[in-house]
Amino acid sequence: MQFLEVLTIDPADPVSFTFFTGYMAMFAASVFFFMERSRVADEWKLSLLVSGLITGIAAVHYYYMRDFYQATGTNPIALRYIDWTLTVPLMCVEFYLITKKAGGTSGLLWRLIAASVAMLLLGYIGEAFYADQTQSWVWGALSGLAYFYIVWLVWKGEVATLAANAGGKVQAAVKALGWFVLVGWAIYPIGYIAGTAGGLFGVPVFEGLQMDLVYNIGDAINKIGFGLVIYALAQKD
Ligand SMILES: *C/C=C(C)/C=C/C=C(C)/C=C/C1=C(C)CCCC1(C)C
Repeated sequence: MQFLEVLTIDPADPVSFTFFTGYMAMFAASVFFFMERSRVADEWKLSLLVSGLITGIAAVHYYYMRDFYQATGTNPIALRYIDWTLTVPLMCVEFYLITKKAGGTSGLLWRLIAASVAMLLLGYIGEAFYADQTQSWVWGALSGLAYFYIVWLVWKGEVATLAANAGGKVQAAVKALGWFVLVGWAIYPIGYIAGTAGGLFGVPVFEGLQMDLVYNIGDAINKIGFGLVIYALAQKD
């Protein structure tokens, strides 16, 4: 019975622990962002709503991923990528909302969304169909190109230019969120390398290590941390 599986959590399994804490933390963060939304300046309300949606969508997926992992002991690849294809584009929406005041266009929003979906689709193919083959690095590398395009947009491209023109709070916000994309998002390729046979250009480095541990840590930092940075900036107003 599924219910009993959940009760028998292995004390020596850090992956199980992070699925349970991840679920609770995402849930609590959503309550926080939704409640605090009413206490920030109007121009930040939509950003806080999106932050709450990101952690809320993740909380629901963690609820299911946690049980999937408990019941099967395997990586919930499909659930993981469904979660990401909803939440990562929403993080792109956050960049758009912040730069909109400085002239950010919907064209920019769509380019960010398209790049993030390409990044995730290529990673999904690698994980779902090539995880046990050395060619998995090809999909990881292609996915990485889309990732670098997003990093470039945020640090040197249109997002950065708009932020520099706006200066002040907008520039500070974009810079802070840019660090998440550059450093926080870089955690994920580590999980990919850890979990696929050819993750690191065909070299099986961390064979046996659970990639979900890396992904769960990455999600907590990137989803909750990202929202908290926006909250902190909204508080300054
Ligand atoms: C809340 C979830 C987030 C912020 C997920 C982000 C995921 C990535 C940045 C994934 C990137 C990948 C690569 C750059 C190469 C290998 C395959 C991926 C999909 C793990």
